[in-house]
Amino acid sequence: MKVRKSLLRILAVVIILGFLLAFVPKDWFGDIERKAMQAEASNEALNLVYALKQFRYDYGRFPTQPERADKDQKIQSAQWLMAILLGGDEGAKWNPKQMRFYERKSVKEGLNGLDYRDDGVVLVDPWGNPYVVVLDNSGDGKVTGPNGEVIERPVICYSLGADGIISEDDILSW
Ligand SMILES: [Ca+2]
Repeated sequence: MKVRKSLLRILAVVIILGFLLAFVPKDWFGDIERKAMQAEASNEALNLVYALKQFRYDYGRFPTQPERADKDQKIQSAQWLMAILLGGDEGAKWNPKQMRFYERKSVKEGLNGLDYRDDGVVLVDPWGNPYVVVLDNSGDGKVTGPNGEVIERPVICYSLGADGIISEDDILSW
């Protein structure tokens, strides 16, 4: 008798849970996942900005190709930039002390981390695209944002979000 009662109770709970789940909006779980990915991208954009500021602190300038030395530069978190920040041989020309300014796990299925490709290392966001970095090489403390706006920061970084293009869903470091 007691066993049957508790079974009935469990059954009731299961039925109630079933009802409740039916009322959960269809994209609720998708929403949670999307928010988690956005949070990861936001963290990474900030980490990259921090690494670049640290580099400038140590070397007195941003890691920049000589021809861009006095002009602001918009670059991707790819090849030469990551090579320099990771302190390996490939970046030794700009980072002669070969200091490691950046740590990150490797990509998982091509997403969200350092992707070691044949032509160099690329840091990709949770959607598999490189981050965009803008460096103030002109020294006025300002850079141009994704929509042409002036941003009073020496360095910014952003992820293009799920759609991979400049749009509302971009994740910004500032
Ligand atoms: Ca976007």
